[in-house]
Amino acid sequence: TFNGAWKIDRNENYEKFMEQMGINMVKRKLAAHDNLKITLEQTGDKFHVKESSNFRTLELDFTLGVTFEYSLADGTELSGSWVMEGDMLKGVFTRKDNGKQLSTTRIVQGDELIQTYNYEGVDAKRIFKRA
Ligand code: MYR
Repeated sequence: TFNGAWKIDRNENYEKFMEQMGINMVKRKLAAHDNLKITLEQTGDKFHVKESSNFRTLELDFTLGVTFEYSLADGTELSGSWVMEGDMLKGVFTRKDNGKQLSTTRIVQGDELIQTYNYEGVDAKRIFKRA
């Protein structure tokens, strides 16, 4: 289950990913240590998400398979949706500013939630532990 509170433990290749996203070095340095915490509450095909980091706190709801809007901390706007494939959440989002695609997955493995990211050929992971 994805339910519960998760806090960031470590990143893999996240700076390269952010660089590919066009985020400048100062912001990348801050974002690499953003103390991200996410709380997920799944009810059927609906999710309630609480996100908090050094940058902001926000809450959102999404339904599997239903397109919604999401803004990154730097203001970049995305539109897309999550679907469930087996035990994995798969998200495909499109940047509104350039039309390019950002893919992401979430899976719980042991006591960790692993979120992967792909943008324009660059992969990254952020690995969370239960808070
Ligand atoms: C959620 O389920 O938490 C809301 C939707 C998340 C959309 C995809 C997030 C991609 C985040 C990429 C971070 C990029 C930083 C450059």
